[in-house]
Amino acid sequence: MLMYGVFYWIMIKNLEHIGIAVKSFENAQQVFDKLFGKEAYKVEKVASENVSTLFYKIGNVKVELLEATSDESAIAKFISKKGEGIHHLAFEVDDIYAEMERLKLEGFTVLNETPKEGADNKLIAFLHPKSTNGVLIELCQEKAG
Ligand code: CMX
Repeated sequence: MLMYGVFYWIMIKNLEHIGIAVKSFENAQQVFDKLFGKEAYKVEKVASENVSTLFYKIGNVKVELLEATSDESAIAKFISKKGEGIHHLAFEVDDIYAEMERLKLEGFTVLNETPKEGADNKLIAFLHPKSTNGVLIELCQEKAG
């Protein structure tokens, strides 16, 4: 029990951001600007993922709005099936390679062979929601340099 506690404390550090799928920034940005009483600090396209992202910082956690940039985007697919809403939770890790290995050994479905480039200067990897009680989990680690 103690060993497990120590491992989890080292590996999963904190909730880094909450991803919210929206149909378009045009409308959602107004809503979230009003809700948070401030503007997003960053907008960034992630071409490899067919998404555009818009970030707010609320205390120690970020909120990432996700807009599809193509019909092939996972965000477009998600919205057509489930509608707008919470898309994923992203947890920051110290060593994404080690964490992917650990979680594979624990029986989770890790969707990437190696980490890929995410938004906001991060390396990212996803766990399939079928292996995490229906919640899409992203692991992320700040890129060095
Ligand atoms: N949350 C919960 N369930 C989800 C889901 C989500 N976000 N997305 C899909 N699902 C469910 C589907 O409803 C489907 O369920 P059923 O089989 O019961 O119908 C199942 O998972 C499979 O869905 P799929 O659309 O066929 O998806 P794939 O297996 O091809 O891929 C997924 C799944 C979730 C990894 C992919 O759709 C996805 O969202 N990838 C992440 C993309 C992303 O967010 N990129 C931006 C990163 C930006 C950043 O943060 O840096």
